[in-house]
Amino acid sequence: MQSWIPIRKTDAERAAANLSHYPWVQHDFSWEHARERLRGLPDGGLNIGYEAVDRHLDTERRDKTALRCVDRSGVVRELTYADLGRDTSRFANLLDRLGVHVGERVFLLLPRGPELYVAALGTLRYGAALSPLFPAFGPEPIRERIELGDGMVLVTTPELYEARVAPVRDRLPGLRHVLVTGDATPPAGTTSLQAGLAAESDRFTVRPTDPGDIALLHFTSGTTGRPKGAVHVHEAVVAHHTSALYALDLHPDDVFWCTADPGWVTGTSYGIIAPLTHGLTLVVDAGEFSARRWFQTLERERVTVWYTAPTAIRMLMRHGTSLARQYDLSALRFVASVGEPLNPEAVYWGREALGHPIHDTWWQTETGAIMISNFAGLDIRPGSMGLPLPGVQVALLERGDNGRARVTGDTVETIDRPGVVGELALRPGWPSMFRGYLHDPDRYAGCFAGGWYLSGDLASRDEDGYVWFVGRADDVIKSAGHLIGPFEVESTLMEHPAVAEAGVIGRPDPVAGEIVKAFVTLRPGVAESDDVRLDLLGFARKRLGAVAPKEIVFDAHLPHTRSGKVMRRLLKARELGLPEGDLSTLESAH
Ligand code: 6R9
Repeated sequence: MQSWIPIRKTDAERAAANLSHYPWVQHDFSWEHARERLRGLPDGGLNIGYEAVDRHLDTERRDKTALRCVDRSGVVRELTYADLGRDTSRFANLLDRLGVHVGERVFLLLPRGPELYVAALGTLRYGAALSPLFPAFGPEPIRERIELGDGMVLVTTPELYEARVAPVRDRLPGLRHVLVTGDATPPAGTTSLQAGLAAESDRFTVRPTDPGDIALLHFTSGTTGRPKGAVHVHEAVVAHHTSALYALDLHPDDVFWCTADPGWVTGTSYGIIAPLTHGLTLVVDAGEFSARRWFQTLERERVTVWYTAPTAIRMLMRHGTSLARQYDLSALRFVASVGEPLNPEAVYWGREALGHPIHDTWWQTETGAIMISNFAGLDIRPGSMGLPLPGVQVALLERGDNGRARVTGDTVETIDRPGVVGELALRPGWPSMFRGYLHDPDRYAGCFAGGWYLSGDLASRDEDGYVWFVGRADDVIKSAGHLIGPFEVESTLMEHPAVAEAGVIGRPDPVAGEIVKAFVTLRPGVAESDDVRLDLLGFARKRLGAVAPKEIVFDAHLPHTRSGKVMRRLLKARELGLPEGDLSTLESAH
């Protein structure tokens, strides 16, 4: 039985959204409108991979460059839409040969390059579900996600396999096939992707996937428990495509660069799917961040639309405007940001340094696509996330004692007065809305009340309806744009023999927004020392990778709730120097 809930709203219901506020907008999220731009499968149904690849193959875009992949050393590999058609067909045929069933999960643990795109789009065209993992994850987060998602196939590099997967391979009995890239002899227990693809035909006909069939599985973090696998369906492509049109101003002639990794939802919705559905040229840069390298990429590739994140912008801002001015950024037309609050100074810096103010956008793994933004044609209000996109209905809900929306029975109260902080909520029904947390219907049900999806964010609205971000209503950490669940970090720390208990919070940081800080109580008999601290940092780093704590302090008296849980909010209040009694003000303090 499916554990996600397909939404079958009529087009009329969707079209009845608040379009009247947007007289300049031609399209809404409805399938009828999207049909003018997207095509749908010839025999009915809808498939993300088909819209991103096949649809271009009988047009003049066939031989246009779809991808320009720049590797770490600056070497560029190009793929046309026709190349993508052939290579993804081989991959789809390979999945067939491996006996993968429609809807089964294919995991990717790959650096950003052609193989990632071919595997991702091949999986979608085949009708299997795609789950890209962040290559900076350590073995533990990787194992946990593949296990939770019932991964059937994993595609990775030999290096990532040896370092991250081999240590946990025997704890993943359900994972049937590991395909590795490159032409060297594959490590034991894996097979060569290249050899597999070479043996397959470069023709594949996309199956008639239903718009409500599972297409994507993205993991996100909550306050408690294991990571949550948000299920997205093929219909999401309608929102990917149209939101990119409104919020990122994407058009077929654009050269688009999304700096996000597909392991984060941004890097899939806007780093793979949306841009290719627009038939444009996508720049993919596998290199590490460096201000010079990034400006060089913008200049050399003549990027016209750029989607990035506040942490990166703040790192560029350290150079003032002078570094940017050394580069020819004349091709640039539109710059947008996502993932964390965008400081007003960053918006102004964009105008000075890049020649364009930065357009903030707000959304979540669960929403699948941009929901609120300072979109094209709208006056930017620096510091505000903007207005809801056409077809998106937003509310702010009155809060109860726990800081989240107050739910009485199944009713909630909306806040109509400007400037009042409430929990940000969305009316379900947009096409990219998540249809469940895999294997966790209760957690999914817990996200809804009174007919609203509760985002877990706190915000307010001004007189004109612009939404202003205030903070998270829970303990989830946002570091450099990435959500980190404190529970996952605490659990790993507690596996170390010296640790009795751990509490993990986000400590405000001027560049990354927050960094992960752990408070640790040692077991009796273990003395606090720098050696133990360094050992713990290394232990966590090895297991968790990029989500490991950057800072660990010892605390023999962690505060607890009556039910015995570590009170992260109190740890945070202390960290911020706030009065401990007044926890309700915490969210607005950073
Ligand atoms: C796409 C993505 C979602 C959380 C979200 C909020 C924070 C996202 C933001 C923002 C302030 C913005 N967030 N955009 N905060 N201003 N423009 O980021 O998905 O990783 O699931 O994170 O990110 O707290 O609830 P995800």
